[in-house]
Amino acid sequence: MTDRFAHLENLLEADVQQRLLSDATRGQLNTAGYFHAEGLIQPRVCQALIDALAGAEFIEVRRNDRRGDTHFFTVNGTDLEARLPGMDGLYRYLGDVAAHLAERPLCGLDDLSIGLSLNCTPPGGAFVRHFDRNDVSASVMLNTVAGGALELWPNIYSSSVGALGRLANRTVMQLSLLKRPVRIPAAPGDVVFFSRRTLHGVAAIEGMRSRVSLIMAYDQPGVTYSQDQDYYGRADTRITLETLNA
Ligand SMILES: O=C(O)CCC(=O)C(=O)O
Ligand SMILES: [Fe+2]
Repeated sequence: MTDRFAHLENLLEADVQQRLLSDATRGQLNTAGYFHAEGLIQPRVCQALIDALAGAEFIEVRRNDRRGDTHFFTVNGTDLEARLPGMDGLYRYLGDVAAHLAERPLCGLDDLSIGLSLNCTPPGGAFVRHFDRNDVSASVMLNTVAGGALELWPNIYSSSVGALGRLANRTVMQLSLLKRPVRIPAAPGDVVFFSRRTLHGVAAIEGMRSRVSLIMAYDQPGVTYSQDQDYYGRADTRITLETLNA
């Protein structure tokens, strides 16, 4: 896999990459429900990505429900790849890493606009706890912020089968309030892989700086995403952020 992605050597820390793909890490995502790869992406790359996004057009996501408020800005993978060619390569490569950690075949989604996104969560913003619909996700954190930890309830449960499944998921989300999450503070270059059984969210941003992360979705080959579902990356309206303030 390293030949196919030779250019990624300029983006990744070689020693972290090597440890990540060792036999010792094979399958670890399944037992723990998540895997925290510290410092995988070079810090200068994280900063360059943030700088390159100033003046880009974002989709604003704002929701509130019983779980709380969600507010962030996002660039979907299609727009991101147009602005920064090569992001798709990083997405596909981290899919190979996810497959190693989960010990099963996994690949990026055909529809880049829901498979990959760059999220910018402003001061006061957050992402309420939820289950992702795909098999494994990766959050690539690009900077440090006050607050804004990635909160995980590993391997807690997730069922997407019909109305009963949704009800079960809602119940699990309620019960999660009784359980302390694993909190992973935002740190540039850290990548957190987690499975669809892991409930997760982003805690409120407390300081003056925005939290920036890349979100990557993976599924088993041949699994197609349901086309009728609602994804934040599919919205039509865009707003320009002159600076990410990150
Ligand atoms: O920004 C993050 O680290 C997580 C975002 C997330 O959970 C999602 O986009 O589904
Ligand atoms: Fe998520």
